[in-house]
Amino acid sequence: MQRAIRPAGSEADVTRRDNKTGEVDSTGTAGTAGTAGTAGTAGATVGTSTAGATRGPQHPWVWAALVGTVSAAVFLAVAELVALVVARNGSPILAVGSFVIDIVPQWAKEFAIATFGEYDKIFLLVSLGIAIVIAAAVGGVLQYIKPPTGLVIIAIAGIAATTATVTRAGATPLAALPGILGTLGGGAILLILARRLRAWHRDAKTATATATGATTTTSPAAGTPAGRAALDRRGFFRILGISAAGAAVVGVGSRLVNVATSSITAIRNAVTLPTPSSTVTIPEGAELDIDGVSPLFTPNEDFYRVDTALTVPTVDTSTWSLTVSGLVDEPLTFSFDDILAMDLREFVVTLTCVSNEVGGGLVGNASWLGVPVREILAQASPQSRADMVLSRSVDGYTASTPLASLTDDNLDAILAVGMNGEPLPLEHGFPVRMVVPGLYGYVSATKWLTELKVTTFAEDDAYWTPRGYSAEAPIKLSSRIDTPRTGKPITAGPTKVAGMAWAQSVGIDLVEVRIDDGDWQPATMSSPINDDTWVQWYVDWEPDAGSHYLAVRATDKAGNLQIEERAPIAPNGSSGWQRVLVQVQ
Ligand SMILES: Nc1nc2c(c(=O)[nH]1)N[C@H]1C(S)=C(S)[C@@H](COP(=O)(O)O)O[C@H]1N2
Ligand SMILES: [Mo]
Repeated sequence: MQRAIRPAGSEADVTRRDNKTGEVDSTGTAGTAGTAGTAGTAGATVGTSTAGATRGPQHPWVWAALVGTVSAAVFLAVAELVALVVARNGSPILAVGSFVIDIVPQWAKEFAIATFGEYDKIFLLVSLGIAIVIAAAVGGVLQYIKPPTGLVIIAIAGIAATTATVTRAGATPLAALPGILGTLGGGAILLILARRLRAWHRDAKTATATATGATTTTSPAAGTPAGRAALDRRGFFRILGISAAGAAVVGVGSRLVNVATSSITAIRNAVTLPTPSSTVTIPEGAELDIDGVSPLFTPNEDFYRVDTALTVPTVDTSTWSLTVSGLVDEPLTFSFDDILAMDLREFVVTLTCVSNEVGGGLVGNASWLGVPVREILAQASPQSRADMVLSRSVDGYTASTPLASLTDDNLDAILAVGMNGEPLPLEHGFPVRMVVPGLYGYVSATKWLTELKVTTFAEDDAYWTPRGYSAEAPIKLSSRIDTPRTGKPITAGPTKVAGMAWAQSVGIDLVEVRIDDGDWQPATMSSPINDDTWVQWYVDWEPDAGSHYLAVRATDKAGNLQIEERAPIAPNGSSGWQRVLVQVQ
């Protein structure tokens, strides 16, 4: 293990000599400093080994940087282990990652999503890892040249990480322990290793000074500077190696065990959803059978996912509760069983993200099992001054929804427990989320819901409001071409231009398609399930070979034509007619 971590190059000759003088090594390993005889024999056997063994660290700063990095790894590994035992959600690295997600500026977030898409969170973790390695390396070097500066750095990092952990939503007081014990463990290793490295350097210097002018071969016997230097070096590499390997095994192992033994999947599997007291009738012709067009219902595993959660929140239904608080005459608390015992009905609603670009895929349709929010709010009796409900997730995320949208008898804003016939998938908000037809997800569709605070827009801000998005955000009437696509040439001859259109809570009245510079021609639409769901549409087309432009626009049932002018996703959703360039061969 010692040898494995030594670099080739400058240290290689030292390593080679050590291989020959195995006995010296084993003496040192046993820690019996007084076996001068054995060491002497070995020393005599290979006369030149002294010079090798007493040579100081060639690149002490590199080793010091490695010391810092290994100490940081020990910090994180101890923290993960302690988190596994006492506070499942107390991982400091994940807490710091979540904290970063909350504080990074909007442009950085958009850059990450635009560049890395679904991998934006992995990108964040890798960046965080690089930052930790750099800070840790600097800490190691500082501890080497100017102790205890490195310890001060690790202590500051420890305090910051512990603060991030205990201030996460849902953290228990025990969540402080991983950070505290991690700091102590990492700090101890940093202290010990930096000391060893310094001792090695110092003793090797003394040994070299003593050796010059003395006899050519001095055995590195314990007690002599050379012997001390050899022991320092071995001790240094042994502790460094054990710490690095131990940290890797314990850290990665703890995290894996934490994930694998999280019983949340078992809890979800054990949920039996009640049969809905009413179901939605799917009309004849609701789904067109056209190749390349999105299915009417988006399967759960294909459903887009957007949230700020670095790891999917795990909610135990036996301890979960929903509170209705704030400006209400009757504050209420419901258990999961209370919700399941309500009059649950089926609703079909198309969900859309404000971040969906023109032609984008952050939209999906599902059948939800749930209960209208208005029925729950009615029990709590909201006060007349209230105009907003701040829904809160177990992870602290919040959304602001107009109270009027949640009390409207003609709008099915629901608390959902089921999605497409199963309990909500963990990523989609298990056990309970909100779904409000006609409002973008960020102002309505809170997943892992735990609180409904009746309040006012003047008094409370939701998560995205100070981050450049509107406090209120109805979904913009949109249409999308699914087939044919840019970059996917088609062959000349009869085909279909087809796609989706949505105007949740209003309904789609008309979809029109324009081919090249032709007239807008009405598309044939699928029979809408209801006004809250998207529709499929198509027009027949028989193109010639060459390039063709296709464009689509929709009109809603209130007579509004889709906005032609392009708008970016911030602050309240993209707009613009989608145009695609198609190659026909
Ligand atoms: N707890 C929580 N709920 C959340 C979010 C979030 O970040 N955290 N994001 C919202 C946004 S922006 C959207 S578009 C929808 C997406 O829901 P889905 O991931 O199930 O498709 O969830 C909403 N609910
Ligand atoms: Mo969203």
